[in-house]
Amino acid sequence: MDFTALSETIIKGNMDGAVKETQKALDAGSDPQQILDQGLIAAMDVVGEKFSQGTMFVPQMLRSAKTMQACVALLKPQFQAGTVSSKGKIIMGTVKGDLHDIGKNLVAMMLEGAGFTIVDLGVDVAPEAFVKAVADEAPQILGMSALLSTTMPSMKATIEALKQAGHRDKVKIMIGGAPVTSQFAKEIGADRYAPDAGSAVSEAKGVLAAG
Ligand code: B1M
Repeated sequence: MDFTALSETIIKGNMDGAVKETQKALDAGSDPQQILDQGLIAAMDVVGEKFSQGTMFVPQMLRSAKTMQACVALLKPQFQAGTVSSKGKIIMGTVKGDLHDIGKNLVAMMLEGAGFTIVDLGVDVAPEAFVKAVADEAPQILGMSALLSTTMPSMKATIEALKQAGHRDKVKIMIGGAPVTSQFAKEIGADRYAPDAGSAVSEAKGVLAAG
């Protein structure tokens, strides 16, 4: 199926139209993963390009983001597994100074669908807040997301804060977000890097399999 019409409504920030197009695609039997990748995420890439070119501004970008979130809400039940016992607990958050949460929410949704229990700390999460959550929740994995090159250092700061608090060895750390790379993950001492939500699920399963 062609998702151009869906993408266009998201780029324009036309929420009603986008929700209708998403429902239409679902009703037509399209694969939810394809709707997500080729309709929704592809649209946000265009929004990012337009922003870079100066033909789109923050308010429109926000409108497109809200439109996409409304469509994701429609897809969410399609990604939820049946009643499975929890595979493990994962703390998720977007790092300090960063308000982007669409990718983080998608990763959380896929992990939840794969049977993990998610504790979502939201956006703009300070290193101390991550440390406190690790101490309180004893998760197997701490997941951090960053979309700005200027907020990536906060991932390193969080790892340092965990070390200082004596919690670093109790949790595996997974990082991701558009500007994040596996090289950067190595540099800051993260355990896992995932470029997208699907890989985040494989990496999380890999952590548990490794014991
Ligand atoms: Co912003 N923004 N934004 N923005 N925004 C980007 C990121 C940017 C690339 C746009 C551009 O210039 N082309 C640019 C960053 C440049 C850089 O530093 N490299 C940018 C900028 C500059 C800014 C502001 C500074 C603009 C301003 O105010 N002048 C400002 C910063 C605000 C802040 O955070 N302090 C800002 C604000 C915003 C909005 C609030 C308007 C809105 C966010 C709304 C929201 O999230 N609720 C917004 C949006 C929507 C974008 C773009 C257009 C789309 C981001 C997105 O949702 N993508 C973005 C351009 C782009 O990325 N193409 C842009 C879709 C999402 C599914 O992908 O988040 O990459 P992504 O997640 C993927 C993977 O990265 C991965 O899996 C996800 C699913 O496959 N992943 C993980 C993510 N986290 C993971 C964690 C993991 C594993 C994988 O493990 C734990």
